[in-house]
Amino acid sequence: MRPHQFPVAAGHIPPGAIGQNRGVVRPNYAFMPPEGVLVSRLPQFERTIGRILTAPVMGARFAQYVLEIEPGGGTRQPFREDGIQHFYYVLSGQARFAVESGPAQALTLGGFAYVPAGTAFSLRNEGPEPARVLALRKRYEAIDLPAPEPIISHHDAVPVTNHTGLEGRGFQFLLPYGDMRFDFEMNLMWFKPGTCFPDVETHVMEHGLYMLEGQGLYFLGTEWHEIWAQDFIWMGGYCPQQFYPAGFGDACYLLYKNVNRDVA
Ligand code: UGY
Ligand code: MN
Repeated sequence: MRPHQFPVAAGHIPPGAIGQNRGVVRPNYAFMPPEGVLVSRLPQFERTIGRILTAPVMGARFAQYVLEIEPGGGTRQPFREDGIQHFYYVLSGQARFAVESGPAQALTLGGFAYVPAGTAFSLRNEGPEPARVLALRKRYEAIDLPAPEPIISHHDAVPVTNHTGLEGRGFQFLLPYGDMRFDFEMNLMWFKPGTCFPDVETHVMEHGLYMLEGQGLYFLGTEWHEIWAQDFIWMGGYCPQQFYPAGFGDACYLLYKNVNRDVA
């Protein structure tokens, strides 16, 4: 049993637990613990469950999912979408990823792939265990530069940097930082115990945040939320936000952020 799941046998439900979980959906943010996010089937995948964490119906201008892919499951056939970029990050198990007619590459925990708009790809689980893969889809905002190329890599290949001058912070920019062809970032944000944001941030960019490791308190709007691994947050533009790690070990989350484009 995961630590955040209440026992459900009769007589074991803690007071106040009925009719509540830690989830909150507000006009400008949503805090989504994994319990209560029901399963969806997606037409492009077989033997795969999608847990849709955020989508335009919530207010987000992108969509994010956890895919649970059975052995032998994945994309039915190479899949492409006009105008839509994809990003995948392996949370557990292994997946084979191929773009256009290129060779399939094995992705394990921390492996990731970026697929430009209109590009065919396949994602298959050919291992013996189920695979869990975080997925993101976003409409590409083209500018007067060529579109980016596909990327298949692993977070171990990405340097950990720290531009803040604050001890205990670490950043891994999984997509090329400052490359204006990209209209979003996917960043691993590392925090040592005792390190926190210097300020409450309030900015135009949106976020999709998936908690990978550790725990802490997340400030959203006007409230603090306890956050654990596997929790997800959607933050709309100008949602006040701050993180305060509260565990004994490092905390890390994977953060989507739309960048490099003007607003109108
Ligand atoms: O870069 C960011 O916007 C980041 N500091 N925000 C966040 O972690 N909520
Ligand atoms: Mn932010």
